[in-house]
Amino acid sequence: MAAPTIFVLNGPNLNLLGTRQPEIYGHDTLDDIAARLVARGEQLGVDIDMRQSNHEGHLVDWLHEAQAEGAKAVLLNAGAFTHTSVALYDAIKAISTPVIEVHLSNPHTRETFRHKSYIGMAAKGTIAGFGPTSYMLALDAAMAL
Ligand code: CA2
Repeated sequence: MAAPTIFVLNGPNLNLLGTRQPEIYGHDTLDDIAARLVARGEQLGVDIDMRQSNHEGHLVDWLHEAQAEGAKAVLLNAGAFTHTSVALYDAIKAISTPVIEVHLSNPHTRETFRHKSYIGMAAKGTIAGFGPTSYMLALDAAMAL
């Protein structure tokens, strides 16, 4: 039997990770984080499907795909769409696949426009503020569901 899959979806500008604003987001690239998740996934017996898009609709489509493919869970760092996207809120509500909100930084310690999260209003839970470790903690949380 195939190993279960966890989708790890990343939103706008996260392709720039490791190249700019290291004081906020650290020095790791998204590929570095993916490699760590895949290695941990191998230990846990789960496949990691890591994706990034700067387009809101892609993230909506991938949430639907997670459900259609029977993914075990979705780890979602929606980037700035976190604070704006009713479409992502609706997509999370529309699927039964558990979605865990992930952030590198802690949005609550930053600008007030980052304090509202449409993702957090629909997600199973949120892990934020631990840099790349947020993704590893979210993977552990997904495995514990
Ligand atoms: O802390 C997070 O993970 C965020 O989701 C990152 C988003 C931000 O809008 C959220 O409020 C919190 C921004 C991602 C932008 O990523 C960059 C990475 C390197 C250089 C510039 C932007």
